[in-house]
Amino acid sequence: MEQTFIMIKPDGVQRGLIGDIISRFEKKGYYLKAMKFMNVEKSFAQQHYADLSAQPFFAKLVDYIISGPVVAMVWEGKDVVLTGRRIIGATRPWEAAPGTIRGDHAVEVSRNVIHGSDSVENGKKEIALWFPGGLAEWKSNLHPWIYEN
Ligand code: IDP
Ligand code: MG
Repeated sequence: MEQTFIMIKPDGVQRGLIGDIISRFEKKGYYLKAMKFMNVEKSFAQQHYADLSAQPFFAKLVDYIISGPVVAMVWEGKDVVLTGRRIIGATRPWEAAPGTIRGDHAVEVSRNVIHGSDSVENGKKEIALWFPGGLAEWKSNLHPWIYEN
Protein backbone atom coordinates (compact mmCIF):
# COMPACT_ATOMS: atom_id res chain seq x y z
CA MET A 1 0.00 0.00 0.00
CA GLU A 2 0.98 3.61 -0.54
CA GLN A 3 2.95 5.52 2.11
CA THR A 4 3.48 9.21 2.84
CA PHE A 5 5.77 11.22 5.07
CA ILE A 6 3.95 13.58 7.45
CA MET A 7 5.69 16.01 9.80
CA ILE A 8 4.06 18.14 12.50
CA LYS A 9 6.09 21.35 12.37
CA PRO A 10 7.36 23.17 15.50
CA ASP A 11 4.30 25.45 15.69
CA GLY A 12 1.98 22.43 15.62
CA VAL A 13 3.92 20.87 18.50
CA GLN A 14 4.02 24.09 20.57
CA ARG A 15 0.30 24.69 20.04
CA GLY A 16 -0.69 21.22 21.26
CA LEU A 17 -2.00 19.94 17.93
CA ILE A 18 -0.18 16.59 17.91
CA GLY A 19 -3.16 14.59 19.17
CA ASP A 20 -5.65 16.28 16.84
CA ILE A 21 -3.46 15.67 13.80
CA ILE A 22 -2.71 12.03 14.61
CA SER A 23 -6.42 11.44 15.29
CA ARG A 24 -7.43 12.68 11.87
CA PHE A 25 -5.16 10.23 10.06
CA GLU A 26 -5.94 7.40 12.48
CA LYS A 27 -9.73 7.81 12.31
CA LYS A 28 -9.64 8.03 8.52
CA GLY A 29 -8.32 4.47 8.36
CA TYR A 30 -4.60 4.98 7.74
CA TYR A 31 -1.85 3.06 9.50
CA LEU A 32 0.93 4.70 11.49
CA LYS A 33 4.10 2.90 10.39
CA ALA A 34 6.77 5.07 12.06
CA MET A 35 6.92 8.08 14.39
CA LYS A 36 9.61 10.06 16.20
CA PHE A 37 9.80 13.28 18.19
CA MET A 38 13.01 15.11 17.39
CA ASN A 39 14.98 18.30 16.90
CA VAL A 40 16.19 18.74 13.34
CA GLU A 41 19.70 19.89 12.40
CA LYS A 42 19.94 22.85 10.04
CA SER A 43 21.68 20.80 7.33
CA PHE A 44 19.00 18.12 7.60
CA ALA A 45 16.20 20.69 7.20
CA GLN A 46 18.03 22.08 4.16
CA GLN A 47 18.21 18.58 2.71
CA HIS A 48 14.50 17.90 3.34
CA TYR A 49 13.55 21.15 1.57
CA ALA A 50 16.34 21.00 -1.07
CA ASP A 51 13.82 21.43 -3.92
CA LEU A 52 12.93 24.87 -2.50
CA SER A 53 16.51 26.11 -2.03
CA ALA A 54 16.11 28.74 -4.77
CA GLN A 55 13.00 30.24 -3.15
CA PRO A 56 13.33 33.63 -1.43
CA PHE A 57 11.74 32.20 1.74
CA PHE A 58 14.14 29.19 1.94
CA ALA A 59 16.32 30.50 4.82
CA LYS A 60 13.26 31.49 6.87
CA LEU A 61 11.65 28.12 6.15
CA VAL A 62 14.73 26.28 7.43
CA ASP A 63 14.85 28.47 10.57
CA TYR A 64 11.15 27.72 11.15
CA ILE A 65 11.65 23.95 10.91
CA ILE A 66 14.58 23.99 13.35
CA SER A 67 12.87 26.38 15.82
CA GLY A 68 11.66 23.50 18.03
CA PRO A 69 10.97 19.77 18.03
CA VAL A 70 8.89 18.19 15.26
CA VAL A 71 6.92 14.95 15.01
CA ALA A 72 7.99 12.89 11.99
CA MET A 73 5.66 10.12 10.85
CA VAL A 74 4.97 7.63 8.10
CA TRP A 75 1.33 6.88 7.33
CA GLU A 76 0.15 4.10 5.04
CA GLY A 77 -3.10 3.46 3.20
CA LYS A 78 -4.97 3.65 -0.08
CA ASP A 79 -4.19 6.95 -1.89
CA VAL A 80 -2.66 8.29 1.34
CA VAL A 81 -0.38 10.80 -0.46
CA LEU A 82 -3.14 12.72 -2.23
CA THR A 83 -5.78 12.18 0.44
CA GLY A 84 -3.24 13.17 3.11
CA ARG A 85 -2.65 16.44 1.25
CA ARG A 86 -6.42 16.99 1.20
CA ILE A 87 -6.66 16.32 4.94
CA ILE A 88 -3.84 18.86 5.44
CA GLY A 89 -5.33 21.53 3.16
CA ALA A 90 -3.79 24.15 0.87
CA THR A 91 -0.26 25.44 1.51
CA ARG A 92 -1.58 28.94 2.14
CA PRO A 93 -3.91 28.61 5.13
CA TRP A 94 -6.22 31.37 3.88
CA GLU A 95 -6.88 29.12 0.86
CA ALA A 96 -7.29 25.98 2.97
CA ALA A 97 -10.89 24.81 3.34
CA PRO A 98 -12.47 24.70 6.79
CA GLY A 99 -12.30 21.10 8.02
CA THR A 100 -8.71 20.69 6.86
CA ILE A 101 -5.83 20.87 9.34
CA ARG A 102 -4.50 24.15 7.94
CA GLY A 103 -8.02 25.49 7.37
CA ASP A 104 -8.87 24.86 11.02
CA HIS A 105 -5.56 25.64 12.71
CA ALA A 106 -3.37 28.03 10.71
CA VAL A 107 -3.27 31.63 9.50
CA GLU A 108 0.17 32.23 7.95
CA VAL A 109 1.91 30.27 5.17
CA SER A 110 5.11 30.47 7.24
CA ARG A 111 3.30 28.92 10.26
CA ASN A 112 1.19 26.27 8.57
CA VAL A 113 1.56 23.51 11.17
CA ILE A 114 2.25 20.43 9.06
CA HIS A 115 4.13 18.93 6.12
CA GLY A 116 2.92 16.15 3.82
CA SER A 117 4.66 14.57 0.81
CA ASP A 118 3.36 15.88 -2.51
CA SER A 119 3.86 12.71 -4.59
CA VAL A 120 4.45 8.99 -4.10
CA GLU A 121 7.98 9.46 -5.45
CA ASN A 122 8.83 12.29 -3.05
CA GLY A 123 7.17 10.33 -0.24
CA LYS A 124 9.63 7.48 -0.82
CA LYS A 125 12.58 9.89 -0.79
CA GLU A 126 11.41 11.64 2.39
CA ILE A 127 10.71 8.36 4.20
CA ALA A 128 14.22 7.12 3.31
CA LEU A 129 15.71 10.40 4.56
CA TRP A 130 13.80 10.55 7.85
CA PHE A 131 13.54 6.82 8.64
CA PRO A 132 16.67 5.13 7.25
CA GLY A 133 16.19 2.34 9.81
CA GLY A 134 12.92 1.20 8.24
CA LEU A 135 9.31 1.03 9.36
CA ALA A 136 7.10 -1.06 11.62
CA GLU A 137 5.38 -4.02 10.01
CA TRP A 138 1.80 -4.38 11.14
CA LYS A 139 -1.77 -4.50 9.92
CA SER A 140 -4.87 -3.70 11.98
CA ASN A 141 -7.31 -6.51 12.70
CA LEU A 142 -9.96 -4.03 11.55
CA HIS A 143 -8.41 -3.98 8.05
CA PRO A 144 -11.36 -5.74 6.31
CA TRP A 145 -13.75 -3.24 7.95
CA ILE A 146 -11.89 -0.32 6.34
CA TYR A 147 -10.56 -1.79 3.09
CA GLU A 148 -12.34 -4.02 0.61
CA ASN A 149 -9.11 -5.85 -0.23
P1 IDP B 1 3.55 22.35 1.05
O1 IDP B 1 4.08 22.32 2.47
O2 IDP B 1 2.06 22.58 1.05
O3 IDP B 1 3.96 21.16 0.24
P2 IDP B 1 5.58 23.86 -0.42
O4 IDP B 1 5.31 24.70 -1.61
O5 IDP B 1 6.28 22.56 -0.61
O6 IDP B 1 4.16 23.65 0.35
O7 IDP B 1 6.39 24.76 0.60
C1 IDP B 1 6.99 24.19 1.75
C2 IDP B 1 6.73 25.07 2.93
O8 IDP B 1 7.38 26.32 2.73
C3 IDP B 1 5.26 25.45 3.15
O9 IDP B 1 4.51 24.46 3.84
C4 IDP B 1 5.39 26.72 3.95
O10 IDP B 1 5.64 26.44 5.34
C5 IDP B 1 6.63 27.35 3.34
N1 IDP B 1 6.27 28.34 2.33
C6 IDP B 1 5.74 28.12 1.10
N2 IDP B 1 5.52 29.26 0.43
C7 IDP B 1 5.92 30.24 1.27
C8 IDP B 1 5.96 31.67 1.15
O11 IDP B 1 5.55 32.28 0.14
N3 IDP B 1 6.45 32.36 2.23
C9 IDP B 1 6.91 31.74 3.36
N4 IDP B 1 6.89 30.41 3.51
C10 IDP B 1 6.40 29.66 2.47
MG1 MG C 1 5.84 20.58 -0.37
